[in-house]
Amino acid sequence: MKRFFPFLLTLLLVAGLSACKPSETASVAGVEVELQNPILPGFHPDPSVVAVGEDYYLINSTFHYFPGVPVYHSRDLQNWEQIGNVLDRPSQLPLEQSNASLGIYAPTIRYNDGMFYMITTNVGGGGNFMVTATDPAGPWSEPLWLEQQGIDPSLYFEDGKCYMVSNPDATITLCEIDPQTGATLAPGKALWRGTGGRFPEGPHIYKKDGWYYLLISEGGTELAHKLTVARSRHIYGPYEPNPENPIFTHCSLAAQESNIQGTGHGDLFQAADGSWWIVFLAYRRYGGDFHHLGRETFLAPVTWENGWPVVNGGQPVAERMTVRMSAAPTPQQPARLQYDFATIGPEWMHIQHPVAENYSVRDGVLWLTGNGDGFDWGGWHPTALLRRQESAECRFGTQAALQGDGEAGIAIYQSHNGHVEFFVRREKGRCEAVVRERLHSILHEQAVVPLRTPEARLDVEAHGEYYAFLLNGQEIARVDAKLLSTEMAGGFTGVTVGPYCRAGKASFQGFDYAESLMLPE
Ligand code: 6LW
Repeated sequence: MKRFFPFLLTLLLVAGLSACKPSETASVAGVEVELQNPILPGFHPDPSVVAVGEDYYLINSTFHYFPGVPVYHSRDLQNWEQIGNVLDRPSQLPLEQSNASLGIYAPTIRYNDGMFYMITTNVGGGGNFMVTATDPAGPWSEPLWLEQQGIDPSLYFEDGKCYMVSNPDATITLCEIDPQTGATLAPGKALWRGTGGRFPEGPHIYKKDGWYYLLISEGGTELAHKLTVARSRHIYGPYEPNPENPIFTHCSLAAQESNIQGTGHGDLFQAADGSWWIVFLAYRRYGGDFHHLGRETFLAPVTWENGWPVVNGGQPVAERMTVRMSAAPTPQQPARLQYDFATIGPEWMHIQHPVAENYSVRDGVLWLTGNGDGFDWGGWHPTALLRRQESAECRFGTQAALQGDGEAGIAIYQSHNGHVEFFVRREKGRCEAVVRERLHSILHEQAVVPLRTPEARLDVEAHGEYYAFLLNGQEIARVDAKLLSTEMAGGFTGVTVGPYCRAGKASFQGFDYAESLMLPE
């Protein structure tokens, strides 16, 4: 038996190696599983991911929200838990005058030699910077501001060197930097301008089998969004484009009927079992060519054919896809969340920096004090706690009570140009419940219902294409979700919801958020 062992081993190795060609993923053992996309639904644009052993860490852009850049952790690529936010101190995140089209653009997360790095652009707030941490849950360092401009910076480490790539002047440009200080060590060199699509951006560099791969997005973050790739034997180029570009887009005949559109801005990674994957952004359409939940994070398998990456076998992606994984992930279940605000979790955000003294929590009751700022232009620091609306069909609500005159309730916010508030108001001795919509120059009070006292149970049911507003359990208005769509309201974000107080002082008895309308009340 002993004598045969080396022969058998050789046979097995040869069989294993030939099974690797032409598609490597075929060699990864595992089970067929149903993957549910998006893996991070709702406002989760510009994903970047890093694999460290069997742990995966994923981050997203956050624009004018504070804290910025959520960090998610997963071990099965399907279930992601938010473990913190990279930018959770105002000193890391200047946001004055920022809005849903400014602030934190696409970030990249990388790991090198025991250290996590996050690099991004604060558009209108200082440009490119990076921060570091030994624990991705934080704390992260103060920013190191970087010289090379252009958006969507990424990092690549090799042989003790650190390279930064971004897109100044619509040209993907590489420079060497000192990761300790951020100083530029070698000037930027132009690598590629893409295949001719507008907005060449979102660059990442990877190395595989002696090739440097440069993955980028083109076409802009709307319908024409696509992923293209080029490769070179040398990091500084010359880079040859893949003759099969684009390697992924839903702007195609095959995907024109899909509700998933705008696919692009991806980051490749290799899982612990050797299989390759990509996270990327896309949005889901509701009611025609409209989307209001924002750009979401999707996952798809990647194979390598003739030395080039192929996303999802060249096929469009779907909300449910059969893929091979080393182990079946735990199926996702919609949750019913009842926030008592005893602790305020990392999913809660503010528009720009919060004014701390306007927030307090006592015995499970949230108290908010308004400073006059609402969600219109110029209302830079509204007193509001907002979380992402992560499913098109969901329910959320609270019991709100004003102490005197003022306005307080629930906000459904897309941008300064598009938001809806459902609130109680007390003014000149009159108490009312109101559903009010803002769309650009239009401000409309769709329902005004008299109240005896300035308090009420306010519930919102999101039914995909519309929102229903329930005052003390009775529906008083419906609003078309199109009004909150990116197409109408603009910005790079997605709808966030939560309690707010514009004027006066108000109490909120918790905040309920059910991730499905099917969950019992
Ligand atoms: C981001 C760019 C993009 O920086 O949109 O879709 C910009 N891709 O890469 C804002 O998210």
